[in-house]
Amino acid sequence: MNANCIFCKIVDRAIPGDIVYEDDELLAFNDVSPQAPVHVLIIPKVHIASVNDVPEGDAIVIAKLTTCARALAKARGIDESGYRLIMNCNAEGGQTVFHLHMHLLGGRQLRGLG
Ligand code: DGP
Repeated sequence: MNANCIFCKIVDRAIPGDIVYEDDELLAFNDVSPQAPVHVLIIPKVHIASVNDVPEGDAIVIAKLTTCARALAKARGIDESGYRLIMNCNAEGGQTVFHLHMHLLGGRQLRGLG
């Protein structure tokens, strides 16, 4: 838990989140500013600031985020139509919340990569 981290606060229920999935290690909730009909953020409960900060020995956390995103895409019925998974890292990557997260975007035709 990082006391200044908004996503840690959602994990701890200190602030509300529109939670769509939870297990012992992961939490998924709808993005507050959705960019597509489906826009879910999948995070590890443990605080990791960015992709750069994932310890090599813990890289499986990335696979767990992906597996969770894939299951959520199927549950939302966008697995066959298609979807996009994004992990922004640091300033030029567009990261604004420094708690590791994966965006699941879908439900419309997505274009460009900015
Ligand atoms: P990124 O730019 O990759 O760091 O994405 C951060 C996302 O987090 C952005 O799409 C907006 C979302 N976000 C920021 N604050 C909150 C919040 O308090 N609740 C929720 N549900 N999403 C948030």
